[in-house]
Amino acid sequence: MTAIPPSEQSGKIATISLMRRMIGLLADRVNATRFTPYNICASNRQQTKGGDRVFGRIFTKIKAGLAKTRGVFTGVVDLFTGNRRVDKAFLTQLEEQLLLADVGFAATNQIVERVRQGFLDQEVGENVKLFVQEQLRAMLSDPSAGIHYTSAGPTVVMIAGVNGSGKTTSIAKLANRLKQDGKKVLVAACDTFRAAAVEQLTVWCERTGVDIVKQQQGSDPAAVAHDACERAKARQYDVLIVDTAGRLHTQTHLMRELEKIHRIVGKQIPGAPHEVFLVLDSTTGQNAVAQAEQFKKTVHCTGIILTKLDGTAKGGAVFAIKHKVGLPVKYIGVGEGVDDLEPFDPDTFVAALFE
Ligand SMILES: Nc1nc2c(ncn2[C@@H]2O[C@H](COP(=O)(O)OP(=O)(O)OP(=O)(O)O)[C@@H](O)[C@H]2O)c(=O)[nH]1
Ligand SMILES: [Mg+2]
Repeated sequence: MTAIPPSEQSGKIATISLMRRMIGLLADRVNATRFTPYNICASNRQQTKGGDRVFGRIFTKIKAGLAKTRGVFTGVVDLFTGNRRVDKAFLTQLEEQLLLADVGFAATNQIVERVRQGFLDQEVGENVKLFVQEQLRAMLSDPSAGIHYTSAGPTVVMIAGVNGSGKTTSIAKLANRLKQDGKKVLVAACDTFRAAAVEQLTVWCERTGVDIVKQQQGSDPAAVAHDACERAKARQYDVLIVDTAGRLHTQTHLMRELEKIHRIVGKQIPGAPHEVFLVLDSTTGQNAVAQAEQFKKTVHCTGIILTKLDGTAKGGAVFAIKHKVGLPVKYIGVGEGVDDLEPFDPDTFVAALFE
């Protein structure tokens, strides 16, 4: 074995002690961040009219919507109870439980490796649990939360995704939410492909009191988009939401159609579409991740609406989506009702999983 010269040895020791100090500081920061329903997500709380009470209601709703995913996450949460050390067995179990919770390989590896680096041979306590929570939260945080509104003219939000992922329902929920926020909302029924798609959106719009632009089934969706833009500009709507037909990224002609709609709204309204939300069905777990990766290659997406979280234990896929695809999750669907769409907030989401 080659002996390490004393100068190099002291350099290594200095580096290790510096790393230890940095990890200690990080752990302190984590300790300072307690995840309770009432001190998380300050921004969310400020935005709601009734303050803590309303925020508490939202938290309860998200918790209920995530019931199945929370069930799987108990496998992770339970690892932090009892007297044990951060050793190989603990790290393997942490890895297994995160994978079982659909967090995905890349995100799981990152978390396990950081726990190993920061806490190896230490007691498994509250600080390790808080560190993992912080890692999960940081993985989801994104500066581009919500909808980015244009300062001039209508903001156009285009919705895309595979068949049945929940596009139309999410549009109804989103339109309803934005209307309640005081926005003047118009919806364009650009799914002229599937039978009854226009009727489905019409029924939702009647129910929520939102205006719609539509044509016959089979007509050119780009023409509907064109009319909708004209109307949105003429009548000074704040937001135009464009529904589109479900499609696979492999259906070239349908993908071209999506590009055409994109182009048409861009010609009518500068910078449009300002947001392109890809709607993903969370019940498909890691398939949703693959779908997002494929779609992103063909369409410029700005965010994700993750639907049907209420019906699945695979909600952990949200970590994999963000980590692997890099797109922010903007809204989550937690039920079939018109009020069952919530802005995605990493603090609330992670807190709900660990409650
Ligand atoms: N439980 C639950 N069901 C949802 C949610 N979002 C949508 N759904 C249901 O999913 C089904 C499909 O929803 P749609 O909105 O029609 O889906 P779509 O993507 O527009 O479908 P196509 O237009 O056919 O491509 C409906 O039965 C919805 O009620 C959700 O967040 N939770
Ligand atoms: Mg639809």
